[in-house]
Amino acid sequence: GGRAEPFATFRLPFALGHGRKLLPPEPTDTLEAYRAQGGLRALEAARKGDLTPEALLKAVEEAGLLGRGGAAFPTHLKLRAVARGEAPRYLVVNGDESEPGNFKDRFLLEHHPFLVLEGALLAGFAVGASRVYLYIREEFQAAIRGLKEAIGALEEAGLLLVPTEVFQSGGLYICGEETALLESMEGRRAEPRLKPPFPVEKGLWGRPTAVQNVETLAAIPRILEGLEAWRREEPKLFSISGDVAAPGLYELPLGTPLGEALRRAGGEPEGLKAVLLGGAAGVFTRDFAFPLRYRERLPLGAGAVVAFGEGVDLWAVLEGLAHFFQEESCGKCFPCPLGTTVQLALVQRRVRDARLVEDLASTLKGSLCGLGQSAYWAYRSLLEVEGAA
Ligand code: L3W
Ligand code: SF4
Repeated sequence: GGRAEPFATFRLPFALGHGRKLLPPEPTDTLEAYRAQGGLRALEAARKGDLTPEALLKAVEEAGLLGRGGAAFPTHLKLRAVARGEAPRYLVVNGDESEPGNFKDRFLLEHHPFLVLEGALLAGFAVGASRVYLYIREEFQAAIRGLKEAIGALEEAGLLLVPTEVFQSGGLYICGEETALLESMEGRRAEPRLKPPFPVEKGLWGRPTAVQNVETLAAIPRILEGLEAWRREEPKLFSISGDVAAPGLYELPLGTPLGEALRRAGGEPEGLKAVLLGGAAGVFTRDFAFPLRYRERLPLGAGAVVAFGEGVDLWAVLEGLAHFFQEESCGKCFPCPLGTTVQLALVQRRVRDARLVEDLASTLKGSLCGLGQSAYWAYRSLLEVEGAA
């Protein structure tokens, strides 16, 4: 009590939590429940011709929606690029959430399948997709079952504007990299392709394809219902875990200071050694005033916030991350398997030489995909956190 309530103005439809911890008791996992919360209006408008692809794209542009998978690429640019391409075009939902510390997409898929599907169908409609694919991490079996049921219910209701199917992921971290994902859908090893060409030009089967994160697509019905509310206070899901009293998923306005996000989850920033922001492809920080928004000094990634209290050995945490990268490196390019192997050896020896880490960084920067390119961020940031302490 006593603290100002900065989230009171959240008035979006399908409010996911108003800054409180999200719990599943009010899921929208039946068509009726979703409709009762205001869902399906945009999809029905699209079916009737009251919502055009252009109006939809314009709303997404005016919302300033940035991709929620970590790279924050403007969604309208991606969708428009695909819409301009030659048919057949595809829309792929990237539901291969595997970034350590993140559990937002799983939550949406399991508890709000109609919200995700409405967003995917609207995006598919906007780009003129001939098919929508949901690429779902194989461990998310409950989500896969729920999505299949939801697709059936939408079809029965005459609302499946685009034929939609579920595709089970290949089961590796790298499968979430969009081009590795496409390779695996085409039946090959999940190895990233060289970009450009970007998938918007040559994606699935060489056709124009929009690959979008689950949370990005789930934003679309909400934007169409309440563009003004969205622009006033843009919601983002944060997976908050570790040494906080109430770990869980929180929807907070972008720009919320890191310390405030931690307090929301029952954490005491002052008592923490550091926070890992973004996940394995993220950074350690003690900057609790840092505003959680895109294109700032620190990467948000997909929105993981992992708190480490005084008792935690951060080097042991880093060693776990270094192991993770070394194991998940797919081996297609040269700098990444080399760099992640060297990194693991350095971290195991607790090497605190910033110049060596810069050498490592310059090698890894030459990697083919985001896995290698971001593999050293945590290491470098830990030295910074220690240096500042
Ligand atoms: C058309 C252009 N499209 C870029 C598209 C591109 C892709 C998106 C972002 O992710 C992040 C990393 C970590 N014309 C385009 C264009 N695009 N230029 O925009 O592309 P890009 O290449 O910047 O990034 P990326 O490789 O897609 C890298 C994060 O991903 N990460 C892991 C995330 C894990 C999860 C999860 O488990 N849910 O998200 C690891 O690196 O933050 O910044 O669609 O085609 N000129
Ligand atoms: Fe594979 Fe790593 Fe190269 Fe990405 S950076 S293509 S994961 S070896």
